[in-house]
Order: sequence, then structure tokens, then C-alpha cells
Amino acid sequence: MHNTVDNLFQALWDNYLEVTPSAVKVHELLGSTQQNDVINDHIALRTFNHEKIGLEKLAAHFLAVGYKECGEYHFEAKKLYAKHYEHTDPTKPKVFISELLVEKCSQALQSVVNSMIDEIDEAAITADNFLYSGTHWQVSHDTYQALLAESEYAAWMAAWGYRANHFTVSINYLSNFTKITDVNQNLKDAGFELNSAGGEVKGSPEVLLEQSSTLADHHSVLFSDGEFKIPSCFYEFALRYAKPDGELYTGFVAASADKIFESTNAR
Ligand code: OOG
Ligand code: NI
Repeated sequence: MHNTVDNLFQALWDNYLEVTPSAVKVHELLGSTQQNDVINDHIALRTFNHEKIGLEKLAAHFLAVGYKECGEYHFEAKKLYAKHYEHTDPTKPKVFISELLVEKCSQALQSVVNSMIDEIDEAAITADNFLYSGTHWQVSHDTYQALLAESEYAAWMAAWGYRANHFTVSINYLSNFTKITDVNQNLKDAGFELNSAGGEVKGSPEVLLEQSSTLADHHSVLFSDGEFKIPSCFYEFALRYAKPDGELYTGFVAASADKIFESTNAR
């Protein structure tokens, strides 16, 4: 068991950096002119709704270190379901966990995914390192592409497995930026490509959350038939607004999240 939340996030962060080298540059860009460390608003993980490995199995690792279940979200077109979790300490990152509703997908996809899941050792799921253990199976690049044609999410999972698919800078805690459009301009000036699905800024002050994200880095994966470079993980930026009671909104916005998922689409 991870003794502290911080140890768990450090391990997730180190694992994320292995395939997302641009995250270091993002930190330099946004954090270099302020005294305090960049605070992460949230991270996200992905899985399948299979009973062996549904989102609750991932959530158990966070519940064990003091997280509580909060909101739930439905993504009909992408065939996804998600929940978010919060820690009592608001400076600890929130956690967004989604799962693919496998039974709503084609028979071909179901059989590939079920055979991947069969390869996971039951004991691995409760082991300390599960949330950053990557894949427990091997797929060919052809299989990856077949999955991609039906569900980008399924293809990403087949290639990358269990790991944080993004970290999210909290703009609220940045001392040198207050507007998300300024953060975005800075990133673009530094050469980053942003996810423009649904517009570069997702959400609005009215829904109490504005978000933007980079397009995922490309990193090589060793498939059963060779090495190929494909989209890995990305960085997100979130600005939260106060509710009528004066407290910052802590939930997510399904219409915005729907577009954030597309940050792992190929350029
Ligand atoms: C999660 C996408 C949703 C957000 O902040 O709305 C999300 C994912 O890409 O797995 O992170
Ligand atoms: Ni996110």
C-alpha cells in the first residue's frame, strides 16, 4: 500500500514522464517565473468496464489513501462512463477515471479486449504499482489499427494500458497567469500544438470550468510485430470558478471532457 498520496502521485508522474517528455517543458514554461511548484488540478486514468478491471478497481487505490467518490459522467457517442474522486485536502489532485462500455462495441473489439484482460494477473490489480503498470498483454500494430478504426480510446488502452493519461496544471494556483487564453498563447508561442476539438478553450465561466490541453506527444511502443510511434499522453490546463457559496467548483463538465478525450487522437 502506498503510505501517502504524494508517493502515489510521484510514481504516476515519473511513469507519465517516461512517455511524455514535453511535460517537463510545460512545467518550465508555466512554473519557471513563480516561486511555488505547479499544482495539479487532476489526473485521469482509463480502463474497460469488465468486472475484473472496471473503474472501481482503479478507484480502490485512491480510496485507500483518503479519496472519496464525487461525480459521475456519461459519454454516449464514445461509449464511455466516468467518475471523479476528491481528497479532503483540496491541493491534492482530483482523479477522473473512465471506462469503455465494452458490451456496446463490436464483437471483434470485444474479443480483442477480453483476451487482453485475460492476460492480467489478478494479483497485479491490487498491487501497489497497478495504476502505473502499463500493459499486461501484447497486441500487434494491425490489431491496434483495427481498434483505432472503431474506438480511439480502446486503441490507446491497448497500446499504453494503466498509467495517468494526463496531468493538469491548475491555472488558479499559477501566480503569473490568470486567463486560460494567456496560458494557451504562451504554449503556442513555445511551439506546443493544442487540442482544438470543440475550440481551444472548452467550457466557460458559466459552467464554472475552463479547460484546454496539448495534443499528446508521440512515443514509440513495442508491438508484437515491431516498434511504432503513436500518440502517448498529454498535458491539460484548468481554471475553476467559484460557485455561489464562494467555493471553487470541483466537478467536471461532460461536454468539455468529451473533447479532452480527443487529445490522444493522432495529429
Ligand atoms: C479524460 C478526459 C476528460 C477532463 O478533464 O474533462 C478529462 C481522458 O482523456 O481520459 O480529463
Ligand atoms: Ni482532464
